[in-house]
Amino acid sequence: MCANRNWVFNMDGKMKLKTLFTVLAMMMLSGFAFSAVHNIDIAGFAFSPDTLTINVGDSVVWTNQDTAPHTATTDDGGMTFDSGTLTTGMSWGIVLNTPGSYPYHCEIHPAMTAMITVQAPEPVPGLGFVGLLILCLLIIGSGLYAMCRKKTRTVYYSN
Ligand SMILES: [Cu+2]
Repeated sequence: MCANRNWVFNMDGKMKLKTLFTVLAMMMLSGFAFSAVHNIDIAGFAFSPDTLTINVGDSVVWTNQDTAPHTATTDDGGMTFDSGTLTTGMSWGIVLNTPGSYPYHCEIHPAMTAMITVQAPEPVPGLGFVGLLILCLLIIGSGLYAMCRKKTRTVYYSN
């Protein structure tokens, strides 16, 4: 703890700012959800998994493992998504950006049904906003710091 403190305090102003900036950037990044890819196999005339919950911005990729052709078509008449006919070994994917429940089926075999639920990103209360605010203050601060340094230098050379 003490050694770490000394290390920070022994650095010059620029290094301190850089370190602060890095730490804050990491904090902000940790608040973002990283998008994932979810795979659904179509095998044995079934979607597997047949229920899937994903986060907004995640991708879903279907792969037809059957010899029969299949589709992945939303029950809203394929308005949300429609893979079209997938023959053996074919894959098709989509990024889902709107929260909601999306029941879907195979157009060729209507008994094949499944569901995807897209959930809104887990709220990280205030972190994004506070992080942004601190970042703005840092930028303004470093600007002021640079200006002050310039002024000091001018005074020094003019004397
Ligand atoms: Cu099918």
